[in-house]
Amino acid sequence: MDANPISAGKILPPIDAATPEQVAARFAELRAQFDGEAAGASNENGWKALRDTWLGRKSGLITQVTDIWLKPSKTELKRAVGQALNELKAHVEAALQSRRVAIEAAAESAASAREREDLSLPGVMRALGSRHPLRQTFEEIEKIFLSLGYSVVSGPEMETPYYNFEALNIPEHHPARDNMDTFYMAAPFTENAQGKPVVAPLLLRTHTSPMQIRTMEKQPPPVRIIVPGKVYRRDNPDATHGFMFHQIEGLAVDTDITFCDFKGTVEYFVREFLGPNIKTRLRPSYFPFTEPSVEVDATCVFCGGKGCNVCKHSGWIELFGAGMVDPAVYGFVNYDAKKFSGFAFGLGVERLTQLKYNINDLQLYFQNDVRFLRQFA
Ligand code: 2NL
Repeated sequence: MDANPISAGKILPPIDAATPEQVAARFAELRAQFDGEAAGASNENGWKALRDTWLGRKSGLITQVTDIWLKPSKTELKRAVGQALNELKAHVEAALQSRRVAIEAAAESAASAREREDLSLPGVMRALGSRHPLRQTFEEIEKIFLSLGYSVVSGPEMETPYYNFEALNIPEHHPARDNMDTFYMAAPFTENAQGKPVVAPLLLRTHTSPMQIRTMEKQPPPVRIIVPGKVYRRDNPDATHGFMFHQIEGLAVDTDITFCDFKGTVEYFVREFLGPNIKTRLRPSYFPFTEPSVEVDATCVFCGGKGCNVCKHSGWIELFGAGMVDPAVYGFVNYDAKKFSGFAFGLGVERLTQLKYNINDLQLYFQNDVRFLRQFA
């Protein structure tokens, strides 16, 4: 529809009235014309054109009525013209206002009709993922130790050499650093024990033990914690190596913790994790932070101990390292080594997952191939 009202641009003719009745008739005609045009203004543009045509300051019809009808009118008619003009003007203004409200309401309801949700449409189906096998192992192991009264704590992956090495009884130049001393950060700023900034390199932790040191620094015994998380070592990636792997370290310190507590905890954990018929054995080993130190073996999960390729026909498979906390470590955290004793262990999450699900390539964990991941859904 043309947005312009019929009388747009119209030049008003003289009033052509000699009596008040004729004046009233002229105004009635004008008003009828306005009403007709107002009824046709159905959108914003039409409304604006209508407003300009009738109320425009320079040549709008109300201005024209003033100039052409009112000003030149004879004295005896002036009063009637003036009054009729005021009424017409009031009528035009009120009608424009209510028209505008109606047009806006119509536009709004049209918009909300357009935007209305169609509740009958079917929902969006999202494919449900599953927990990564490493995450499943984390949760399983955490659950077992939580049931034994341990807490789960975690901490920074970027560490100071003090927490990663010295406080664990691994001084500089100790051979145990050879396979761990790795991935130093470019920003060499850290804090000393008094919170003062000192120039010292930060490194990516090579085990989660630093968090166990930090925990012992903060609280006196009894301590029962496990520390899950990512650890980093310099390695070239292949089927059995990576520069990053996941660890859960455990620590129990209290009065009267003996090697028997340690053995009982280890056996309970292995049976819960691998199955009730699995047997464990301890072999002597060495770690700078435990004395004595052991490797924990389990009867081979693939052949049940009969001997196979995986266990190299020994019937046993190495699970993780552990031991009684070396008294030297207590010195670094101000624990009284005469009063307290405890044990610690370090589990490799990739390795335990590998044994549980017979996974033959470490890299599979990190490639995120859904054909691999789906098998653990
Ligand atoms: C392994 C062996 C181990 C620990 C980690 C530990 C921590 C503190 C004190 C004493 Cl604070 N020990 N942790 C002890 C024995 C073994 O990890 O093969 N990890 C991959």
